[in-house]
Amino acid sequence: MVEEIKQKCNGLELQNEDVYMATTFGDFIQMVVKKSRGEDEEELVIDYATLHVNNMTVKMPYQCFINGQFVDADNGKTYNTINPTDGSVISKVSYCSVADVDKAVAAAKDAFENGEWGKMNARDRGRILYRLADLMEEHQEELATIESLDSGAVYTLALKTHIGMSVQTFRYFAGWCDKIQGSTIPINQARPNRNLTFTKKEPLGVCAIVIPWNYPLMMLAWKSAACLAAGNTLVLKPAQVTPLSALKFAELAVKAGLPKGVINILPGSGGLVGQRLSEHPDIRKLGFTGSTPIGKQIMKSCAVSNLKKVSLELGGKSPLIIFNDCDLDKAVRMGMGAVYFNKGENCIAAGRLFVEESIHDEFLKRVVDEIKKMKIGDPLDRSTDHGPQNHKAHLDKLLEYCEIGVKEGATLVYGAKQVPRPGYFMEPTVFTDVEDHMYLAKEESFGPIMVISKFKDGEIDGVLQRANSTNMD
Ligand code: TAP
Repeated sequence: MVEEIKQKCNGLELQNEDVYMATTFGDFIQMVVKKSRGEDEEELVIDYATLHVNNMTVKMPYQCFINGQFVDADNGKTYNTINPTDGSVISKVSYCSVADVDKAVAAAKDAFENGEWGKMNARDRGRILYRLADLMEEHQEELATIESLDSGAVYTLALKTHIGMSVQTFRYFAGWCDKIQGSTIPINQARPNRNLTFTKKEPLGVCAIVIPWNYPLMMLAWKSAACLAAGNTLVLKPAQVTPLSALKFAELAVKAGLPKGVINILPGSGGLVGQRLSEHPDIRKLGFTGSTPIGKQIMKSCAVSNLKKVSLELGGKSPLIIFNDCDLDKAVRMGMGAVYFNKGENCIAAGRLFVEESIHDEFLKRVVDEIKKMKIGDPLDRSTDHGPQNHKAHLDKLLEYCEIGVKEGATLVYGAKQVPRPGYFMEPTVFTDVEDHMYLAKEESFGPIMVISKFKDGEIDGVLQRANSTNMD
């Protein structure tokens, strides 16, 4: 019958999901009539901030995204998001309030309990997520440009890593939608064993996601893709300083066919929006990436409010140990990549390098030689190696981190200064002679600061103990 209708209605496009979603004949006929009139899609109205930059026109939504619509914040407030390359304003952005959180959570709850997402066949859900990944890929240059403007990521890296890995993450999890299975478990040890129980995995409901500013779209992808694949709905708060790629993502999600209310994006402050999310009684789970102190606070609020589930990805201080029998060129290359990748704003950065004494001086010399070759500049320039730090407060924190290092007696070998040009650029920095009790040895900088400690030749047990003795509390 479907094929007959398609033929009689002049090639009207009908998808499998249109048929499955219309569970009675009456619904089906209504859907066919609406489609033939072109009324089936609600028009998405977007008031873009538009920029002509990087040889393209970049169109950026800047309002909150609630229940499938871009809308102003409840109280009409906005703030400016800043380009760290020159300190200019990229766009105003809606500054969400607690009332916006409540609206977004209500929309996500309704979408979960009454909307199409909850009823949809898992394979159709996967198809929508594949479509979303394809749309992200189609818009990868625009997304990477937005990421460069808003977070200072070097464009070539943004294209491959920030955006490329986000696309791959959605594609990967799209494939999971129809493979989320429970187990069949024997419950009686006696023979013959004919008693079984089974588990069936169900989505939780409304999930909240709170993310940091270092890889804005990738952090969104890592947390959201699995959440959506499992059939949940979500309310996401991007970092206040990097909201633009998340809002562009919302636009693409509508184009991909995600039903209204399934994704809601709330730019605004952690203290207001993030805190309300962790306290909200209708949220069943919160996923957070960010600093350890805020993670602790969130875990507490999640417990006190409604014992919601919580997952935290927090700070770190990973060691990298370089022994004297290494290939020194390779060690220098890897050591520098581990510290200076994405201007050091990297949760898997090497927080501390231990270098065996007999190669220490040569290692140091080669690192400094290589730093001098790095091109610092506009992240949209394809030859740039090192862009600006993400935002001014972060640059100030990094400079203060270096001051503490000098005061405590670590040897400053290179950098520790702001680059004398507009924007928030910091020289790639190297400290050595860092002792275990020092601030630099214990605290994560989250910036382009190499922290080196020597160890005596052959003292393997000693260096392993030192490398493991960090306590991120
Ligand atoms: P945070 O200050 O913890 O901010 C992360 C997010 O939490 C932001 O969206 C922030 O909002 C929000 N937030 C702040 N206070 C909150 C509250 N009371 N309740 C709920 N949300 C709140 O971290 P950061 O300084 O942006 O990011 C750097 C840190 O993140 C580093 O320590 C780094 O180690 C860690 N990090 C870890 C990873 C992984 S994978 N483990 C990845 C990236 C970063 P605002 O935008 O208003 O500040």
